[in-house]
Formats: sequence, structure tokens, C-alpha cells
Amino acid sequence: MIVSETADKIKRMEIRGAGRIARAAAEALRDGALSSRAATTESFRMEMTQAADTLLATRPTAVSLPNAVHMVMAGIKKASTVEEAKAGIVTRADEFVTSSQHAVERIAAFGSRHIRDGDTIMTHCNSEVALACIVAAHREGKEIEVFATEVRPRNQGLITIKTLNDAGIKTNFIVDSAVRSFIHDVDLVVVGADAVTVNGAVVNKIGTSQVAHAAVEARVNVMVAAETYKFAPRTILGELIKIEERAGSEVLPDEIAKTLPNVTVRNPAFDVTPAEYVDLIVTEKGAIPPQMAYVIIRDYLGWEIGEFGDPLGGTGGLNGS
Ligand code: RI2
Repeated sequence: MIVSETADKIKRMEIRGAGRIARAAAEALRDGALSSRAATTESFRMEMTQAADTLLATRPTAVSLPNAVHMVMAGIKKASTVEEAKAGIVTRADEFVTSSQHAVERIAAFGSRHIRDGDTIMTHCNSEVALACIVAAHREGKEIEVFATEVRPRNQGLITIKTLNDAGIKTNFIVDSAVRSFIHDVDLVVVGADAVTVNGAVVNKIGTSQVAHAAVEARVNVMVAAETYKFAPRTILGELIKIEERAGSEVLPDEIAKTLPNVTVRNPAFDVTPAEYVDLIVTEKGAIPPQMAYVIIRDYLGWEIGEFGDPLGGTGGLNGS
């Protein structure tokens, strides 16, 4: 698929979910590199930088996207010929996709250990990796039940209940505003993440912080499933994660909105759950308390903060490479 096609699909959320976006971006860079007709290393580098820019401009919140782009673009760094540069991109992209898939499998294995036989779990939105933990627990023979939210306005809850249903897991589908009404029936909240900051705050689908707040109030544990490439190195510098605000028409049809001139529809796609509301973050390297997020950034994403200033040119900052 050509890069602009993938970028459009990510923007329209035809490809969605932080992990899937990252893998799709890596694959698009690989395909872009393979189909490039650039004659010189310099023109190839420029072409790829433009492609990376197009992908980075699609959605601002999920850090998995810039992390994946950085890791793949690092393949160009030492190349002195177009062939070497192409091979560098292809190798890095394939490595990213494979390691991302393995990460999901490992998190499922680690995360399911924290789900007990007889647990009732609440999940919000549609997280591939959170669901992998839940499905793994079920496959291990644990009897579990799930409360899944609707997730207005894009209704990702429908994808979640299909997965749970197909896995044969007893599931309750609730509107987002029913979370607090059911939280006392729940033993564990399991959600995914679009970004994890250095201080352990979790950026995830809008409403996650309300779910976590209700859980804390009801003394229910909150577990976040997140691959290491969802941790945000630049938050070390105090940079904030940009929260995407999507079109109001996702919430209220334009025909209705235009009859209400005094009403502005606000549609933030994500919110921030503070570290204090999170008990555990399960990564493919193991489970950590959120306060230890800096260790993941230090050990697996590298400390070479200076290089993060140039996301496409100085691509060597991630993965310590
Ligand atoms: P996985 C999604 O964002 C949700 O917020 C979900 O929790 C998160 O990405 C992580 O998803 P969106 O693309 O990578 O639906 O675990 O806006 O699949």
C-alpha cells in the first residue's frame, strides 16, 4: 500500500488502535522504500523523510506511531548507497512488525497471570493487547466475565464485544455512563494505552480516566497493557502528549449542529489517567508499577534525548541505536 493511502486510512480510523497504527506505518515505509525510484541516497532520504512526515501528521496522540517511524527511519542512517538505505528500511520495518506482534503475545502471557479464576473485568475501548490478556486468561481455563463499554462516539466497544463473544467469554455491554453503576461488580479494570509518560500517566481513549477514577473509588485494581514502544521518551523533557480532538460531526451530525448556533461540540479522542490511578503496567519486558515508567524509557527507548529533537534526520535515538 502506498504511504498516502495508509496515512488516509489512519486519519479516517479505518486503521486504528495504537499498535496497529504503528505496524501499518512501518509497513507503509517499507513499501514506500521498495517502490522508490530515487537515484541517489540524498533523494531517497528526502523521499522517505517526506513519507515519514505524512505518516506522523495523521494522528498526534499515539506515541507508538512516531516511535515506529523513528525505529524504521534509523535504517537509513549509515547507508551510503540507495540499495543499502532501502535494505535498512526494509529490515527495520520487518523487525518492528515482528517484535510488535511478539510483544502482544508476551503481554498476553504476563497480563493473564494477573487475572484470577472467577474475576469480573471491565475494559474500555478496543485494545488489541488488553483483549489479548483477557482472552489468554480465558484460554487458560479461568472463568471470567467482562463488562465492555460502548465507547462513544466511534463505538469501538462493538469491536471489543465481537472479539469477546467469538472467544466465548461471557460479556456485558454497557453505555459509557454506566461504568460507576457496575464498578462494584468488577474485580479488575484492564485497558490499553496510546501513550505512557515518564511519570507513569496513561493516555488512552477518552473516558479511561473516568473508568480508572471509579475503580479507585471502589478499590478495584487498574491494569494497563502497553508495549514498550507506547512509552514516550520526549516526556522526559517535559513535553506533553498532544490530545487529538476530532471533528464534532463524530458526536453530533452536522445537520443538527448547524441548527444550534450557540453550541460547540467538543470531541477529544483521549484523556490522561494519572499514575496514582494505575496499579500495574504490563509490558513485554515485564510488569511495572507506573512510577517506574522511566526505567522502560531508559532501558528500551534510549536516553539520547538530544537526538529526539530531529525526529526524522537524527533517527538514532530510539532503541539505543
Ligand atoms: P492497542 C486506541 O485508540 C484506544 O485508545 C486503545 O485503548 C489504544 O488505541 C491502544 O490500542 P483509537 O485508535 O494498540 O481507537 O492496544 O483512537 O490495540
